[in-house]
Amino acid sequence: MSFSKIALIGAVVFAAWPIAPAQAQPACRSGYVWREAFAGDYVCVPPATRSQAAGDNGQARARRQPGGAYGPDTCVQGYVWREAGPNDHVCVTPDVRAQAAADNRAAGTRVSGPAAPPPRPPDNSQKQARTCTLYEHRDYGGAHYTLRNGDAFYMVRNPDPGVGRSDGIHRFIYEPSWNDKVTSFEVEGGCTLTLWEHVNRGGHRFTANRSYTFVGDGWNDKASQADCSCPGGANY
Ligand SMILES: [Ca+2]
Repeated sequence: MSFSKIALIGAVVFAAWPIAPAQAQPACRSGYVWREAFAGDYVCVPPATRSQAAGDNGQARARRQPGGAYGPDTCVQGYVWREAGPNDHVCVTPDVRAQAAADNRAAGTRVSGPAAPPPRPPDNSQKQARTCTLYEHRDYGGAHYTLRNGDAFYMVRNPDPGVGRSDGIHRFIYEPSWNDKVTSFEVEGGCTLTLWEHVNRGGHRFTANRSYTFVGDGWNDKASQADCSCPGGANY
């Protein structure tokens, strides 16, 4: 045998194994095995699909119609290329081809990776915030002020600065700069926000247990007091 002939055989053999793994392949998750429809096919599939692929490979020659429209790999009527890989011309039924495509798409979810971290235990500090946040402009824009459970927000000057700002349950906040400014607000954690037209819970009242990107023309720049009340224990 001439050197060139040996080289040619070597080249053919090498070309037939184009996807030889360069390193260890990831294992499949429990319940899945490598499909091995062709050399180097490490897509993870149910065992039945692997058996299907092996069976189709065994029938490959019988399903070919060389000389047809697609050359030597032309399939007989009713069969199509499986295309489990770019060069996979094994002739299969259309549903098997569709299955191969679906398996390829799902491949990334079927390899066994590091164990998923255990679910985090409930952490009270991570509970959804129980807050009501007032905003100066629409869509939660401009200046904001965040109230917590039990906060009473008076948009006037503190009439008696000597008095404590909390009674142990509620916090009393005086911010005259906010008078007639509220245009939108966010309500989180199941809280209820009550806007009052006048301080000391006077005039009209607007109660909301959800966020508003706009309080509406009737309430825009009108509130002079806001109370935030939430389920659960008080903050103070
Ligand atoms: Ca405003």
